[in-house]
Amino acid sequence: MKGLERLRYAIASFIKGGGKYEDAVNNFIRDLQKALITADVNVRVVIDLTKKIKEKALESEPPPGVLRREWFVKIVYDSLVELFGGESPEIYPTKLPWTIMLVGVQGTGKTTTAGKLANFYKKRGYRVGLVTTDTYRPAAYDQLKQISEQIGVPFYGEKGGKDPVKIAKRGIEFLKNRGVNVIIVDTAGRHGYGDEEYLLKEMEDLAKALKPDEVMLVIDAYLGQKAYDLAKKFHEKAPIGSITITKLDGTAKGGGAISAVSATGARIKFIGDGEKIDDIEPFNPRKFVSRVLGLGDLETLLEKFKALEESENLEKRWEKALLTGRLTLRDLYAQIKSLKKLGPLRKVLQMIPGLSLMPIDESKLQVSEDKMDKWLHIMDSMTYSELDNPHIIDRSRIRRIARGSGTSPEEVKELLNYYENTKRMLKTMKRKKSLLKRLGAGGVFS
Ligand SMILES: Nc1nc2c(ncn2[C@@H]2O[C@H](COP(=O)(O)OP(=O)(O)OP(=O)(O)O)[C@@H](O)[C@H]2O)c(=O)[nH]1
Ligand SMILES: [Mg+2]
Repeated sequence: MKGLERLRYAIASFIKGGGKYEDAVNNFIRDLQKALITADVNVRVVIDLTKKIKEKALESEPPPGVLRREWFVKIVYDSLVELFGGESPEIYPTKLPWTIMLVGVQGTGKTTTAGKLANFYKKRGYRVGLVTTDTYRPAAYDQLKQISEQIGVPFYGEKGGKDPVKIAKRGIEFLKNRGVNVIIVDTAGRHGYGDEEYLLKEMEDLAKALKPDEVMLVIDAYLGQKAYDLAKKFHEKAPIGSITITKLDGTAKGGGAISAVSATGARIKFIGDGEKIDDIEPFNPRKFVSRVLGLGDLETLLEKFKALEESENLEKRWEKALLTGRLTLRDLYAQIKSLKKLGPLRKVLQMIPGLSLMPIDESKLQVSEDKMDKWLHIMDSMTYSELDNPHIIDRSRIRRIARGSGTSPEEVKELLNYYENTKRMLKTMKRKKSLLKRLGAGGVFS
């Protein structure tokens, strides 16, 4: 990503570099500001953002088990994801047939994007068709027709036609009759920037006449932060409309355009980064930021944070069980499930605050890990009332559960014993509240 590539080096040297943490933060912040401003992100936005990052980095403490520098990278990552739009929008039609109408200023890449989208959806199993309504530029008809032939989708246009609305209506009808379920309507480019009112008025009239399911505004990345006004007005007029940003390959201002559009509350659906038919992808702020920051190291790091969050949830659940003194098999089930997801148990346990200090009996852990699947199967064969009130599980129920789960009554009993032990331990701990912190997995696995 042009303009932002220096961030990759900045992050790398931040993580590897020695020296004082405060100095490293300040150096990185300076690099970040330079990169964002080069990418044409609004200066005030840059200052606010970096101020917040710095405060958070210097004033808050990382969670236990996380290095300060890793914590800082995570703060930067989250802030940038936010800057570039947060969550990604749904890219698939919510009903069929689906009509998308592309609008935008002259030369932004509407026709090219129409072809790219047709190809994108076709590859994903949709039956796509293209319609041109551009009666303004004589070559427009041939341009889209050629693209349609290249990707092998049906096309409708009227060479020498006059009325875009009528052409579009006939085109949509024509394609629907041929079984097309995603119809992409290309329109003529509107006049230049700075006259958004006019552009949007024309777009509105066309949309009223055609009633497409989606109006997609195509914005050229060269516009940089100036994309803000256009996107804002568009978003106000068509709040459920979508936005595609093109030509990200050609300019360093892409970061500015993306952040400006996100700042309006509109979501960017696709980005285009080349002239070829495949040069389009759904826009995902997380992926985008990971790429800009140089994915490799980051991924491992983010996984670590995810595991940490999950282990925090885990701890909360146990704390609740401790406070209420109640533990059901359902709780146990949830515990085992989330532990399984977290991966190698020993690693996870080390991440749970306080626990890394406790001696862990490796052989017992091994046993537990091997048994997890079996125990989950056993609990899957129980009824809800059994899960909630394990004391009702008598000998005949044990036999039934064993049969249902393909295990033996002894194994079911073992799980029940384990449950009883855990519960007893929980009760003891409830009495010794000072041990609360240690509870986490301690109750279960040691
Ligand atoms: N580098 C690059 N060029 C692009 C991209 N998208 C479109 N273009 C080029 O931009 C030029 C204009 O593209 P069109 O698709 O014809 O633009 P348009 O919005 O349909 O233009 P009008 O219909 O005249 O308003 C062409 O030369 C395209 O190849 C992109 O993502 N990257
Ligand atoms: Mg065009």
